[in-house]
Amino acid sequence: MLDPSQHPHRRYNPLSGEWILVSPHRTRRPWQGQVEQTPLEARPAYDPTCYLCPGNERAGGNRTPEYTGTFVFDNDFPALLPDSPGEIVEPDSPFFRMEGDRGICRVICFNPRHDLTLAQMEIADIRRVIDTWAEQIVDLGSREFINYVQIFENKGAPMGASNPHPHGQIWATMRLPYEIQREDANQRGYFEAHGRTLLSDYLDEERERDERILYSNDHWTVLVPFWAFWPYETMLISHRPAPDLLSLDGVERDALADALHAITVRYDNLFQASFSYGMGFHQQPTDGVEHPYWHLHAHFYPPLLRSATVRKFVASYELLGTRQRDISAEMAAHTLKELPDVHYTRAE
Ligand code: H2U
Ligand code: ZN
Repeated sequence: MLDPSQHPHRRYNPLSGEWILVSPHRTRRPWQGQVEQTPLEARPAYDPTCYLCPGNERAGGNRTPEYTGTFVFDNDFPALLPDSPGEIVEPDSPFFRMEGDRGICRVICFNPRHDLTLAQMEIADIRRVIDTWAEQIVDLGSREFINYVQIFENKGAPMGASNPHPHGQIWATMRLPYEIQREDANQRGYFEAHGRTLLSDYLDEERERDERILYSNDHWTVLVPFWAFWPYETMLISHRPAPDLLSLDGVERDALADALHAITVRYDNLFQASFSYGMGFHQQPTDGVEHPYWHLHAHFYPPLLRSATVRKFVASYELLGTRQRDISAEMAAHTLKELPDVHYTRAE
């Protein structure tokens, strides 16, 4: 009989519609691959060469003001442009389809202090970041040509972050991003069939089983999803099926700040180093239509595997076949759950 803690198996991701291969028997194989350098931790509170520190000049000549809370600016090197043609090119062949895309890209500084990260910020300051995200959804999402606002953070060199100053990005686009298209279709299908959001029902079952939950408060649960691909991948799921960040009330936003603190502190404590991840929120499109089936959540996709210096690469089989993991979601959740909730740099 299949024992998911011993035998290779596939797991289905109902949000994306994707299958993941799990190989739990393989976790003790020796590692002789790449060993990366642990990045130096000590950073000054102000770095005169950092383009995100208050008062400094950025590439392209703009200056970052003397901000005290959060600060948002239009990306000086945006991937999308607001005024480019957004037309769908009528294909003369099925092999050469293309669509113009338009958008606005912004950078958001989480805090003026160069030496902090979300994990080291006060919960009240994380709350200010959440409010800024919500303001950006209103500002960008209310524009006629913007149909989706993607909020995200690339953290750490392994994720390609260009600067250690605590910051994230926002890409607001005319076209729904591909992951959003998939989650939109799957959540809509589930809601039409069951009358409840997919993540409400999933969360109920996860809470009942309690095998993959590592943290929860009154309004948010943090878990390693059953179908996780990255070794320490997690999801933050709101208990109420709120469609987006702006529909959260003050209490739910405070609880989200608390949950973000809880997961980022545990991540740093895992390898006693600043932990690298790509994270972002998935929420309803801003296309002016009601989406009762959309259930707000955040994904954390950390590339690290066994230490701050050993990362998981997306291997050939995964590019050519199916994405695969070794340690089970249950083991990863257990490890994260057992970690202290005080940041290691503050612990006695
Ligand atoms: P990361 O989140 O991957 O670190 O990227 C930071 C963004 O900051 C990146 O998209 C932008 C880059 O284009 N940037 C500016 O807008 N101005 C600058 O002076 C440097 C970097
Ligand atoms: Zn800085």
